[in-house]
Amino acid sequence: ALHLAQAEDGKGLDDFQKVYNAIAEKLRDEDEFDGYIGYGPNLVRLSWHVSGTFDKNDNSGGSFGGTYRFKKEADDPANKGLQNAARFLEPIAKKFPWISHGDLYTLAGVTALQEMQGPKIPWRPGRVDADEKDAPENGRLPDASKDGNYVRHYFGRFGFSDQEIVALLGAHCLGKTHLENSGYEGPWGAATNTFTNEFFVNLLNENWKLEKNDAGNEQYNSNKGYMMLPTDYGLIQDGKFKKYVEKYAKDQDAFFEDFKSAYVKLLENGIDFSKLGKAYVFKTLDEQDS
Ligand code: DDH
Repeated sequence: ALHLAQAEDGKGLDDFQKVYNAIAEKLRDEDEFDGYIGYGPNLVRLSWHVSGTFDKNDNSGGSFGGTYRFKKEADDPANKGLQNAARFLEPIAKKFPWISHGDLYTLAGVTALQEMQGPKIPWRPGRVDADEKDAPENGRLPDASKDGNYVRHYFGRFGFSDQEIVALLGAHCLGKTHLENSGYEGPWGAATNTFTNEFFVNLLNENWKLEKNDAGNEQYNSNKGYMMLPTDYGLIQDGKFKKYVEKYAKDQDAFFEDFKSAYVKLLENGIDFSKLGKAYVFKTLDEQDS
């Protein structure tokens, strides 16, 4: 059975907008992190990894229980580097002790995406902290050394279509890979803290060379200093994926629209929100200033 969303008692849009603002202001203040990329990409990755443990076959994992807060899940080797996002959120959790961990992790991703000029992401509260015994086993997050077919099969566990998979992977316009975290090194493009369709443009237009990096892993490098994971590159080796790469490279609005829907689905997998009202749409800091 799906998890039934139960909103934090008496809390409404204004309360969650306050949490949004606290995260957004901290993002602005601590902009020097990771060579002036800031914490935005790391927060987006956290929101995906807490959701990416989902399995539709038994409704285990997923964002509902906030189980990333337990060592067992945080210490999954695939989560290396996300300690930064977790540390960033500690004072926010202290300031707003009423918010569940699943809501905080997902709201942080939504905040970061919007503050990095991404699409407005409708977000719903109601995740409820689960026990440590409900934390999923390690090993549910993807292996970047594989090909497009692996990626298609991997996302089958969530019920995502080819189009949704390609849209989601456009998030790799953000941030970078770090040799010490994943065994890969480098950014996917130039605008590492602005949400754009650059991932698709670069995938199609750069001159990629498959090379071994300092950790001994093969990655695709371009002469501009950009990189692609083997799984990313798989999206242009597979015709059914490639047609969406071409579409999103040409049409950023279509990418934003499809990313929004797929990302909301990712964050809400396994949860029944039917008892709650409409999703909230938050104002960015810029919109509140003017
Ligand atoms: Fe990713 N990702 N990701 N990713 N990801 C990495 C970084 C970031 C894969 C592998 C890696 C998604 C899907 C996949 C972001 C968002 C999303 C890194 C580097 C690896 C490796 C980590 C490090 O070294 O610090 C693979 C494989 C997949 C896949 O094929 C399924 C999705 C769906 C998203 C999303 O947000 C919707 C972001 C953002 C980053 C940059 C993090 C940072 O700190 O910078």
